[in-house]
Amino acid sequence: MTRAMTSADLEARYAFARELVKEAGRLAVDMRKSASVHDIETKGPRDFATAADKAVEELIVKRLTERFGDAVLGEEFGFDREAGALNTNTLWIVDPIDGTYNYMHGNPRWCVSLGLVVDGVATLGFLDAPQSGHFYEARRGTGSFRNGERLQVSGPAMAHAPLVESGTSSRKPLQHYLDTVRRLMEAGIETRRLGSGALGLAQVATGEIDGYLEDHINSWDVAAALVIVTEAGGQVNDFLSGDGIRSGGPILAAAPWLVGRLSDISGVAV
Ligand code: LIP
Repeated sequence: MTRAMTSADLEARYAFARELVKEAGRLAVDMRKSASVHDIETKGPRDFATAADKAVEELIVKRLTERFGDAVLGEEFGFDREAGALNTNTLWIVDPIDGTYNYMHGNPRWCVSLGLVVDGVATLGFLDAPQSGHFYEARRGTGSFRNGERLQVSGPAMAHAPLVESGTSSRKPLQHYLDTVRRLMEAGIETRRLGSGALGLAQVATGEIDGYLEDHINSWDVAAALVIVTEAGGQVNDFLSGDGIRSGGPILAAAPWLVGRLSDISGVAV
């Protein structure tokens, strides 16, 4: 799309993507019932792709391309057209199953993540976590919701007992993650690591945790959750600027009362 996106264009994309993500979640649940360990590709240390990851991404890319002709970036298949897609003003970014490790084990902490970035700004975000019965949605400027309930990050009442998720992957040295956890704990901040960056960020938006940190995460993990967090009053580092969409980078998301402490601990500017 070369012309500026109108509100009607955005509304049509919101309505279509909302139902598409739910359909993709149902597909992933159905495929797990017949999953075989032989359908799992090992991409790297503790990094896998199941047949469902690939089928969900293929479904989402096909439907969005047919309906709108927009560019799509996905975790498993990359860009759906020439590399120039990165420069388009309308880019969908999909993680077909965020939390694949959990999905493989029947652990319900996974979701389908679909975000829309317009002129470099996170604008629409959808997360479907069907085994948890949670559907998250947000549109820039109109709030973020879980199962229709408006979301708000935590307040300073819990400032004496912050709870933060700190993610990691084989993309960064293990010691870097261990050092971060040590610094958090020494600062009196309780930490968790639950294996889905998107759902960790979504829990910042719900106020169930107060912050999320990861030393390197990919754009498909966060594209939907960025707007879900900010529309709930959370603050996030400028992840999409520079080469964030193509190469990923660090993420810091938190309630305003905790952002400064996490920025000091992690060295990530917000
Ligand atoms: C996951 C990320 C998470 C990271 C995991 C994994 P995937 O994405 O959302 O932040 O800590 O190692 O990379 O691979 O399940 O789509």
